[in-house]
Amino acid sequence: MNRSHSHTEFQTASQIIPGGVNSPARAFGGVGGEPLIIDRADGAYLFDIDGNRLIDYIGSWGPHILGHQNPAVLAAIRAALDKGTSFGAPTRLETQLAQAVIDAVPSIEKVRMVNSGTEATMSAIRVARGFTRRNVIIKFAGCYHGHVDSLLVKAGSAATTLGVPSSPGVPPGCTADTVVLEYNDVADLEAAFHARGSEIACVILEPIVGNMGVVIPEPAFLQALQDLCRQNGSLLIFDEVMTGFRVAFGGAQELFGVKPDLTTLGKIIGGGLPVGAYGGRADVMNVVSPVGPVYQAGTLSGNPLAMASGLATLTELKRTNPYPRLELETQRLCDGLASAAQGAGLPHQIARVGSMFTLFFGNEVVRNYTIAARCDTARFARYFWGMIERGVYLPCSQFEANFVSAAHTSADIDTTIAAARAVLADVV
Ligand code: KE4
Repeated sequence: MNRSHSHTEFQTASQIIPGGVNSPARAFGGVGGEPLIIDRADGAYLFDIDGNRLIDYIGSWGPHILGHQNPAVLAAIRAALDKGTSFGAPTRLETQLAQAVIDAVPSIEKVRMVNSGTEATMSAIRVARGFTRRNVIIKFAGCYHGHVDSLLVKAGSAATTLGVPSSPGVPPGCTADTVVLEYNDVADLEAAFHARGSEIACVILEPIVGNMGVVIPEPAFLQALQDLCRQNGSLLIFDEVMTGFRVAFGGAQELFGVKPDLTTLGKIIGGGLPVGAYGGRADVMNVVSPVGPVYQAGTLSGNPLAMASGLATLTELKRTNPYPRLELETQRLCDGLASAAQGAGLPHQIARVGSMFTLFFGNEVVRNYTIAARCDTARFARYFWGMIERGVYLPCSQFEANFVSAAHTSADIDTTIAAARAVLADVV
C-alpha cells in the first residue's frame, strides 16, 4: 500500500500540531507507524490522500452509524447552511433536537446541548454536585468520559493506549474527590458507599464500556449501582456518549431497562458535527443556569448546522431502523473474526453489543480494566497493520470499540472476514 503522501503530510503536520493530530486517539501510538491522512469518505469507506480505499470500522469514533455522507444528513446541513452558520440566539432546530432526544430516551425530561462529550460529562458532574451539594464522584478504571480534570484518573481510550491513564497537569485537588473503582466489582462499590455514601454526589459510568474495548456490565453490578445510588441519595449518571443511539435507539438504558438520573450523549446526536448533550430528571436539570444556580454555557452550543445534522441523523435512524440488520451483520462479522482467530490458534475474546465490538487478544473474558490491560497489544498492532494493508481500517488501539454502520454491505463484511483470516494466520 502506497502511503507516501500521508507520510509527507504527516511530517508537516507534526511540525505544527502536537503529534500531528488534534486528538491523541488518532496518533497510532498504540500500533506504531504513522496515521493515514484522509482525503474524503463515503458510505462505509475512507479514501486517503494516496488514493487508498479502506473499509471504515471507526466511523469518526462512533458518530457515523448511518455511514459517511448520508444524503439526508448532508441535505439537512446544506439547508441549514443556506440560513447562516451561528446566531448566538435560540433556534427552532435546538428545540427539535431536544425533543427528539427526549422522545428517544425516556429518562431524559430536560436536556442541554453542548459541543462535545467532554463538555457533557463535565457539566453533568457539576450538576450532580450542585444538586446533591456533595463533592465525591465515583468512576471506574478504564472508563473514559472525555478529558475532564476530575475524570482523567485511570481513564480508558487513548489515555490508556498511550500509557497515561492519569494525566499530569491535573492538580491533586481536582481528583481528591474522585473515587476510582473496578468495573463489574459489586464488593468494591458496596465498600465505597459503606465508607462514604453520604458524601457521594454521583456515580458515572459507561453503561456498556467502549473505552477499554467493549466491556459488558454484569446484571448484579447494574442492580447494585441503582440500589446503592437510590439508598444513599447519589445520582446515577450513564455516560452514553458512545452507546447512545448506537446499541439501540434509546441507548444502553433501553437495552437494560434502567433509568439513570442523568445521561450524557454525543457522537451520533451530532451526525459528524460537534454536539454533546446532558439531560435527565427535570428536578435535577432545573439547577442549571439560568433556571438554577449551576453555571454552564457555550458560544456554539446548539449550533444550527450541528443541530440540523444531529436531527437528520436521529430522524433517519427512526425512519430506517437499521438496528436489526446491524445486529445480524455485526454478529456475522464477529463470528468470522472468532473463527479466523480460532483457526490461527490465537487466544482471543470478542465482546459485542449491537454494532459495537472488540476483538481482544487474550484468553480471559474482559470484564474489567485489570483484565483488559493484560491483552497482547503487540499482537493487536500486527493485526491492525495487516488489516490496513488489506484495505480494512480498524481503531488504532486494543482499547477501543469497532463500529459497523448501516452503509456496510454484506460484501464489505465478507471482505473483512477474508482479510482477518489471512492476517490472523500470520499474526504469531
Ligand atoms: P468527546 O469530548 O471526545 O466528544 O467525548 C468524550 C467521550 C465521553 N464519553 C465517552 C463514553 C466517550 O467514548 C468519549 C470519547 N470517545 C473517544 C473514543 N473512544 C473519542 C476519540 C477521541 O478522543 O479522539
